Amino acid sequence: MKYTFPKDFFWGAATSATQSEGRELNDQKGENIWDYSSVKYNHRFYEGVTTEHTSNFYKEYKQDIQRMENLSFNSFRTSISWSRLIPDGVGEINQEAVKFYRQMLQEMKQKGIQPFINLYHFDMPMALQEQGGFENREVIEAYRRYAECCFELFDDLVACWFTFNEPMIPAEAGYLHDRHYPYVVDFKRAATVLHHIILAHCEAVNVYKKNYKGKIGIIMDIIPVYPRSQNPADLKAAEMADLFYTRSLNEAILKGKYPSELRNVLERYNQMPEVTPEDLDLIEQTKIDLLGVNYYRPRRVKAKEYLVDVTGIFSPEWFFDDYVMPGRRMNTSRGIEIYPEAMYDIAKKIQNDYGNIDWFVSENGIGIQGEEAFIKEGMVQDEYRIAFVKEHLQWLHKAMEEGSNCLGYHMWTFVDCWSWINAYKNRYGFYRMDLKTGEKTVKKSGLWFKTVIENKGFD
Ligand code: BGP
Repeated sequence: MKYTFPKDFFWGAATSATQSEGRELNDQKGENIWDYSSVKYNHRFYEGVTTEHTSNFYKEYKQDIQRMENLSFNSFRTSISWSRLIPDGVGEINQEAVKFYRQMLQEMKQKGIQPFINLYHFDMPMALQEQGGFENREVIEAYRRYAECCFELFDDLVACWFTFNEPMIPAEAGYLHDRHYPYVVDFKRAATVLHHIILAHCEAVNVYKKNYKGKIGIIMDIIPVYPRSQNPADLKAAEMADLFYTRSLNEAILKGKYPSELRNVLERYNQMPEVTPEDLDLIEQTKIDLLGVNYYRPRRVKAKEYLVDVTGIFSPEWFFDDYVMPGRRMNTSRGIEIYPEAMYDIAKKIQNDYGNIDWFVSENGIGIQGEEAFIKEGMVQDEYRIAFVKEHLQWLHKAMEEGSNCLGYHMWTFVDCWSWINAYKNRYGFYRMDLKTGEKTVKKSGLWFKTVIENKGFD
């Protein structure tokens, strides 16, 4: 069967500023929470690799954009680093950063690669984190001003803006699961952070729509939730997981309202953050143009009854486990399940529950440890990555034939890049990066992807 995609489909890859640019504090970049935590809490990072050692996009953007052109990309997503542009988050603009971002965007435009630009990819400026980061309501205004400043400086060169990447993660990983700085475990604080991020998103969207004509959206990880079994306890657990991890955010952003069940549960357990009627009005009035969806793995859920070692701070009613289900197909490097069918489920969910909004796959990919073992004749022969992308595209194609408004597909990622916590353990790129020499060489999957783009699909 031939899988053909629309002529104007967006093909490309995604990365983020912190993961690719390199720290370059010498160009007046301010510190963000990753620059700080990867040094101060170095033991938490794989092999102690800090943000300084990324794939050097800051210095090599021209060559990297040439590499994108070599693979026939027509679009590419990265983010602006808030602390590079405004080192302390609120004050003076760093002119070196303005120069860098404008030149980089111009270079992309010249090569016919549409820049998709995200404003926030987990990277709070340290100076603002010291004031509480998104836990502090005042930081919403700082973010709004930062967003406004980006629109003023770069809108003429940007194809589409995004306010946040995976807004759930800073709340969940930073305030609930002890994985990202500030390593807090407190449900109410996590809920507060999430609410404030949603408000910051709304402020940025509204300021953009008032003054500009382009498109603006958000990137979310809509992870489909599947119960372990049809047993009522597992079904209930899956419902709760879906409510907390997905519906809380998706419904606020895409339906303009938090689910009413969420408030009931949060109030019952005294975990409700401060939410004003004005906040709810703002959420209700805010509409996006384009949704990005990151998808890596499904969320399999089992009920608390089946958990062996229950620890934590929540009421028992909230216990559910997001777990690796035995017997499923796995990416063992990353410890996550491979389930391409979910791409179809996501597309159908957007079609049926979220007004069939225009969307695109903003991240999808497979991180593999020890890829050097697959090098033959100077090239990583990553057949597994080709199979992974192909299968996900096949399910996406099926949903598009059934009317899903999917406009593009971006792989994570272009060149192997530094990753939150795992640094360079798992490689995701279409290009391999040699950590010792910094040399970037195309992988077999990159060449395969080029043929997909040029043929508008594959057999
Ligand atoms: C997404 C993030 C990316 C990227 C990716 C791969 O959730 O948006 O920034 O890192 O996951 O995951 P990881 O790097 O944890 O393997």
